[in-house]
Amino acid sequence: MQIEKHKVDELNHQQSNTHKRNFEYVAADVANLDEVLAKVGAFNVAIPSWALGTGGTRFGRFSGGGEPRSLEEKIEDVGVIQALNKSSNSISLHIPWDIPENAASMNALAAQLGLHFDAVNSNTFQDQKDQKLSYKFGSLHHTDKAVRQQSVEHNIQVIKYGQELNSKALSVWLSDGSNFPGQLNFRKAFQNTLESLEEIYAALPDDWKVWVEYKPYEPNFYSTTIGDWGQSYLLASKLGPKASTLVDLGHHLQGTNIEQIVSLLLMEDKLAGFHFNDSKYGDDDLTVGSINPYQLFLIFNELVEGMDAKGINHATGLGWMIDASHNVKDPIEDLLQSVQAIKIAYTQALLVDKAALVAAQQNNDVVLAQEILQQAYRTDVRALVAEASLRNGGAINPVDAYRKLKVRENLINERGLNTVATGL
Ligand SMILES: [Mn+2]
Repeated sequence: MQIEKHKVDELNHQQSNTHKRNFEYVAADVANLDEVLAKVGAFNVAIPSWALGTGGTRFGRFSGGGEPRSLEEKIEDVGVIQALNKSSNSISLHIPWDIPENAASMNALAAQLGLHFDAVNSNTFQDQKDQKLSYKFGSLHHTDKAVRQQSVEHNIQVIKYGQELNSKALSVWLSDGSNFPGQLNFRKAFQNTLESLEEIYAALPDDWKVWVEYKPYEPNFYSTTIGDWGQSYLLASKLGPKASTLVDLGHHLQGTNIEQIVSLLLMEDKLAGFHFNDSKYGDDDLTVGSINPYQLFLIFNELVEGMDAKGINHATGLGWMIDASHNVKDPIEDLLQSVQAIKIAYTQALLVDKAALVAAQQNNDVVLAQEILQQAYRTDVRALVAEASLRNGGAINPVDAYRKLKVRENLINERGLNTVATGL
């Protein structure tokens, strides 16, 4: 299904008076309005191929209707998101859940919808049907060289798929770890992982990067081999300039100061980018901004400050991607909500009075520093985000437009009620 632009325009027209009033109210206090709108308009977040179907728990999955049955249909769903929010112009593939059998036709379909392919993600955290050796005891860190070799070859294969799609990065997340004390020699596990990643690194094309994701635990785990940003940073540093650390917001223990991690990784040129989501307890894969929007704002505040200090382009300098799972929501609605939440936090961060904040910090004026941050955070920037979308041809309110255009009903008509997306 493709969204017809005139239908979006028609909905925008119906909402234009209210939007104009809200926009003018907030815009009056924004000194660099055009710059802010241009930056928000240029900001895009990649959609992961595995988030277009309903997710599940370890116990079950409740499929929604009209789920995409193929990679083509997943690309079409990202096309729907992009047509509505004009901020999701790429898709990130997971191999082997979404193997692009015919790269030329995938590229053509993506281009037709104004999309391109973002980072490709490898998978050595589950066994595939035709697989020779098992990942039961890990992959890149495995005690057996043959298992390590198999997982290295898989990652190199993923790079090859990515090259055909013009991707520029390989994203690696491992569930390698140990379940009980004594099971693993931590140092050997780390060194095995490093050696395996060195082989993958050597296979990277010149203009490619490898992003090393970390995560503290999986259910039943005693240790995780890439468990935190320090371990990822250590690997990325030893690998070289094409390797950096990927931050997944849900991959932190409760109370971790993620914004501080972001700040230091940026300082060291080792921040690859983000997997956005939100969480209450652990890796809950909840909608971005649904639990702790203030933390998201504080992260963006560090990002904007840190990227400006390095002259990094906000829109293209780092990898921006959602990594979430929706057990009860319509996946497309969830993704639209997530991208809106990211854009809201980014816009608020752009409104921070930096000169005043620097002065307050220098003077140890703690009260004023807090006031400056919260002045930006408490500004209702939704009309600024809507205006940026409108100027790009998107919807003032993407979720509302999705519902009014009856996209899910159309997808169910097209694909059927009992469809199950490939992937998790
Ligand atoms: Mn992730």
